[in-house]
Amino acid sequence: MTPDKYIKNYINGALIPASSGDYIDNINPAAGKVYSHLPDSDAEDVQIAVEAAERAFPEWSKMGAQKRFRILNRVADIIEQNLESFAHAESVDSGKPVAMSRSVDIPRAHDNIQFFATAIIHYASEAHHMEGTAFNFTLRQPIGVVGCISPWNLPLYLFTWKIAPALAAGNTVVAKPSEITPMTAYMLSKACSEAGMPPGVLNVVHGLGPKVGQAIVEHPKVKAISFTGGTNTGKKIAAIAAPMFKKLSLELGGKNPNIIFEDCDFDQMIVDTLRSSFSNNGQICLCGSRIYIQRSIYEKFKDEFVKRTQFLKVGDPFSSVTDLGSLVSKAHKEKVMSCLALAEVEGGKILCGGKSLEMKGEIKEGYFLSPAVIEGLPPNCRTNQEEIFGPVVTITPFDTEEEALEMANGTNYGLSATVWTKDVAKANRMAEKLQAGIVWVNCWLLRDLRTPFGGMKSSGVGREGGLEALRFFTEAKNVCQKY
Ligand code: TXE
Repeated sequence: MTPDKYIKNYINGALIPASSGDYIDNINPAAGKVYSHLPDSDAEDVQIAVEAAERAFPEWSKMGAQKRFRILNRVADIIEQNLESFAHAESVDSGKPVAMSRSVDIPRAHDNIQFFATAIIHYASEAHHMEGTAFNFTLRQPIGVVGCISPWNLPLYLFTWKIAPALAAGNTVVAKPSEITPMTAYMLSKACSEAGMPPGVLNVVHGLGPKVGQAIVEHPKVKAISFTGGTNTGKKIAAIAAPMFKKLSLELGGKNPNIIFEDCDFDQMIVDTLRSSFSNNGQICLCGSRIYIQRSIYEKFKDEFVKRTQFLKVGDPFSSVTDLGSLVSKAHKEKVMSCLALAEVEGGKILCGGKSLEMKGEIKEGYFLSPAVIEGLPPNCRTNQEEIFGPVVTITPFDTEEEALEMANGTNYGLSATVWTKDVAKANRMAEKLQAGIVWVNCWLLRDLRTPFGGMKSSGVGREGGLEALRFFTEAKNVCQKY
């Protein structure tokens, strides 16, 4: 399975260009150069894709879970067999270290498809007996044509996280990957053809958000939208979809707190905090960007954390010694740098990093930045309130559990939170009160695909994961039958 120079849409089982015939440049961010092109699709392409999905729906939804399982499982197998080429393509497209694509992104894309393929053959609905009178049984039926829109930070990982449950549940899909990282979704299209997926079941339309994404959201025949991306985009999508009474699942931004108590396992905490701060250059919605440390260990933490941050190797995504690759785009690097400038204006002290890095050779023009640690900022400043989505964290001391909780909960976001302590009762008290959809205690990004995934407040609406996703992608219909 090889990436091509000209990416195509996947509509009605065929790989075709946009109806306009136009293309958008696709950039390798580590090289800072155009390396391929993606279709510049528009509402016309979305229309053709929706029509194909509508035609495919009756057969796909009625073929039975076993058959859908077999086809989806074959897609998962093809990803596994082509792990290296998918991982390579993901890293060229996004700038992330190939070691990460190989061990995280692509295996997880495989697992997403396998998980939901398997889940659907075990999925059962409820029955409620009214003794002596009637019984109720609840049908869980696929919705029809659904839309899946995904971002650039974990390209194939998040794309499959949406389309796998949608397809397993018997829906047909019109999907749009991010225009910044389209390559592995294109390769997935080929895998679907190879696996024998009937034409029109999955349609992948490439292009810009306001053109293609919006046309999917606006289309009256698309009954549900599953979206992951920025909070402002989520607002726009909700404004269009809500008056049309579409089902909506929105996974949006985060500003996740990482609360470190003095009684934690310091060695384990420091390793995982480095990971939760800078994995994928901080471009994961679950990264902990506000680190709160109990005052008695603040200086010890600061010294060790800054030392280890400075030790991280930023560079070529294809070098085995690289910890952090390039940021995903020039525009995103500029956004992160403007956040760093703002942090200084707000009185923050940059303890390390935050510098644009000059590389040599093939990656001379790439978008590299050294990871930054900032201290001295109040909890309510913009740096501590707004999502940066880059290799930037703030560190702040606290004295009491109550103070830590107040700062942790003091943003509009509520995606995830991490707590480090050996005191189980304290961990439970914190977990109960933290305003976040996901709380990790003494770990980070440990994921069980059966668990609910999503955020509170401005971090989103609805939950993905396990049965939550299958519920989202089905309509519940209760049938009440009298004796
Ligand atoms: O995301 P967008 P962007 C955050 C992060 C980042 C910011 C902006 O803070 O800096 O969002 O990133 C499609 N109708 N996250 O601008 O635009 C778009 O084409 C329909 C958090 O890259 O939200 C892409 O496929 N769709 C995050 C997808 O939406 C539209 C991951 C996401 O892009 C659209 C990424 C529209 N009007 C960024 N406009 C996370 N939570 O994981 C754009 N899109």
